[in-house]
Amino acid sequence: MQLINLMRNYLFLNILLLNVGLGNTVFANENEPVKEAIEIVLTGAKNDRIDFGVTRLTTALNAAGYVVNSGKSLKKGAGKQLIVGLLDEANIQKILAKKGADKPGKEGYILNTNANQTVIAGADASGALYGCLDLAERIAQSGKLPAQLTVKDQPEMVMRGACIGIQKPEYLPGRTVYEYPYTPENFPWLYDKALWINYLDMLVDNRMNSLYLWNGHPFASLVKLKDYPYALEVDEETFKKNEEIFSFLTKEADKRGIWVIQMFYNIIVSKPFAEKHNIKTQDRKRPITPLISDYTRKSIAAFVEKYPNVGLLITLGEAMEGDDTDVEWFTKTIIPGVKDGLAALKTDIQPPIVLRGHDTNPQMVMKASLPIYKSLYTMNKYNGEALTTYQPRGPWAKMHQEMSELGSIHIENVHILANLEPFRYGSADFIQKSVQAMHDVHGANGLHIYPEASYWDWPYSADNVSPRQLQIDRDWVWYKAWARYAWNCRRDRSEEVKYWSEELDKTFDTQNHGGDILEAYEQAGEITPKLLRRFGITNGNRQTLTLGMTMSQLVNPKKHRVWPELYNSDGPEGETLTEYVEKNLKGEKHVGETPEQIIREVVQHGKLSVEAIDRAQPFVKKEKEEFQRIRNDMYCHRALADFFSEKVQAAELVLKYTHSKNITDLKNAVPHLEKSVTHFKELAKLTKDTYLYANSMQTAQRRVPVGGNDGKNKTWVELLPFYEEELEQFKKNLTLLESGKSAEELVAKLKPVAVRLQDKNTEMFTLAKGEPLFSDRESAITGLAEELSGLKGIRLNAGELADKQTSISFSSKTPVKVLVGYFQSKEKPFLAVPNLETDATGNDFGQAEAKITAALTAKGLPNINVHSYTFPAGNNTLVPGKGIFTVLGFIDGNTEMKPHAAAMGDGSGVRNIDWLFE
Ligand code: GTR
Repeated sequence: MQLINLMRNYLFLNILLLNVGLGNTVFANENEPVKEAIEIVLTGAKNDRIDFGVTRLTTALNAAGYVVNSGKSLKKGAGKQLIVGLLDEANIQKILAKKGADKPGKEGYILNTNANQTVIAGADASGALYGCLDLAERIAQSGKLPAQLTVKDQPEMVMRGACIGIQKPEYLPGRTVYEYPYTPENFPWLYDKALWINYLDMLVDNRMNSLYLWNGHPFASLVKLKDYPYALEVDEETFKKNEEIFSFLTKEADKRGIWVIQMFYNIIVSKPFAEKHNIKTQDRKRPITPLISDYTRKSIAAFVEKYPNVGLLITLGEAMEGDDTDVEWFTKTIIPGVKDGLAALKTDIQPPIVLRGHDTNPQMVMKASLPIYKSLYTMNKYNGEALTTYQPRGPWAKMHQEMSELGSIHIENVHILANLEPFRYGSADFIQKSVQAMHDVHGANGLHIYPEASYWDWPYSADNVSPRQLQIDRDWVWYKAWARYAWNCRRDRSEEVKYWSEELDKTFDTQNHGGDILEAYEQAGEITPKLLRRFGITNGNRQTLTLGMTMSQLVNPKKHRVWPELYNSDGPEGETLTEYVEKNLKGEKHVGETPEQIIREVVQHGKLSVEAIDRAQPFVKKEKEEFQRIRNDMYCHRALADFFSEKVQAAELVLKYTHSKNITDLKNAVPHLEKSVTHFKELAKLTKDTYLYANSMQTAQRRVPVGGNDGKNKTWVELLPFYEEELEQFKKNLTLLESGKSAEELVAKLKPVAVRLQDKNTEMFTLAKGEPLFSDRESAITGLAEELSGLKGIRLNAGELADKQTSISFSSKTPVKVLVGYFQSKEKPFLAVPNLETDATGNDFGQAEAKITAALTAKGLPNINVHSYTFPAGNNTLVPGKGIFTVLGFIDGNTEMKPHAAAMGDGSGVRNIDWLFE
């Protein structure tokens, strides 16, 4: 990788020389024999992209020993000439016409040799640039200008891009999710021009044409507003630096055919703006107000006016609620803002706007918006926030298809790879098949990829090396593979194996053992996708798969809120562990992928991956340290697969016990659980000195396997005690069971605390069977978990809850937990449970998970789960959202509530099998 950097620096120097006019003639490298003189003739008008391509070509020719001159006229029969231009130029057409070459599409090119002349003709400037790069690569590979060339090529996907998060692993003090002003203190790397050049060169080398910058509210770091001067959230000096770096970046990107796109979330306002107006920077529950609309519209207008070549990527979800609100905001604030900017520029050329499908109804928003704005694109997550399958299906695939059918270009977002982090990923096979599925199943024609790991920690990887390793150096295979297949996903597989084997061989100098490294990558590359799609709780970054899962999550996944798309869309058809055990007991036929099959397969993948990497090891001559890190990753994958295999077998026996009530089933689970801990110990050992963390989002938003509050529980060493404790508890509880004592967890009764409700007319009641939950309908409690009885709830009006946002203000002398009952129904008018998959603020009060599932039943109503909202002492307001919910009581804020199932009315009669592990 060092070599690549050296080459890049050399190229950068070269570009600079050309820019100052010293580069018209580049003389051959002194150490190389001068082979021949060659002339480059540019036929068309001056163009930065073509100049960039020609610089690359010149460097390659020069390195091969040619003396390169810039020629003025086309002279057939004289010395060798390279002619660079566009296909629609008369000169170019004249030369090519004779050979009857047909025209490639957008960004395509032709390379054609006739006698001494080689033509590089682009369908457009990017095409000519790519043609130059193609020829430069051929020259570098063979050491000379190929004698005969007839090449025609063009990209398959229209948009091929990558993103960078201008965000951090943790929240900034006094701020919340996504709020990161652009400052040198927050992001020293943002101002590092050499780093940008490296990155942009990597993108153009991979023929990527778009770069997305993700941030909550970038405008207050980039533009000043006449009407809201106080909204700016960086100082004057930083503002100048931001202007400078943004202009530099967009210019350098444009030269390389790359379109910069600024992403933002809605509705977020700047901190000084919020403080001035005494509002929150973001608040999912607040309606659109004229003030925040005007502020945002003006921010967007100023941005478009200042950076007309920068596109916008819009997230309507997260800090905004309701599909109608999204439509209104997009059509009445965002698009008018862009149009105001264009009016100020006196142009009607519309810059493209990309609309994300995240937490909105993109079909509905697009239908309302296309009539007023033409240049719209759509984007949606490929497999959620993970990589799980190349066989997508179900409702998620349908959403993609509908977006593709809107007639605009649909872009696939390979979002945060929450199941791959932090290990290296290099399965060319999986990636190629995924891109094929994007076209064939989803109907998409664009790609946007996240960094392979450590998104929140850009530009560094999680490897514990000093100085820190850069993601672009470490994850070069990731970028290259996605880009290669975005260009053309129909490449022949056996040729691909050859291609990647050679690439890896070149990188590590392995005497033809590159194929073994590829094999290791491809075997390991199946493990985390298969594990997540068969056993995971969610494909969101709420879960870090490589940290393992608890027994409770395996035997009682519902309690941890399974994200349905993971099972109905993001993998081939198959069975969950619970379904599998039930079918076994009933003697029913299995359908699709089974848990038993998956654990068998991942163990085999782990074994084969380690064997393959070990085969290559003795031959590695270059980049030895990096190779050792890859090797260690393969060992980690194997340990992870073995850990899951044993744990799933233990969980299967525990589930079997819930039906058989035969204690032998539980006893048989012990050795499996013991072995799983041994494998996890191995994982902890392998990562202790090699990794800084498993997951880069180090906030309370991470819930599985255990909460990531305050940056904790992000390493395997930290997780090991949880799994050891789980084993100990299991053994202890098993002894208890054997002695015939108790098969049930004793749950302490919850004690009410006094709070003062602001609204004096609020009706309170004591939770007991027969008490109605609501004042306006039949809703008598029919079943109540023991621990809840005696608490004081609030009797609300269900009709009002359904119609409008309800807020309950109260005060207390001590911290309190408010117990909120959520009805187990996805239908309106019931209030939906907070989803961290679509609402990053969904755990701000600790309310994300149910504390007691199936806690209460009431006449004519769905079953109720209890969540808790924690508030400090003093005045507080509870705003769960619009929809029917119930307040079941107030308890001391320091009460520890172990999540458990009460099994009221769910028919299972099983209170909570996971008490065995707690
Ligand atoms: C959320 C996730 C965030 C972010 C967001 C998005 O569910 O927690 O990290 O990725 O989705 O898609 O913008």
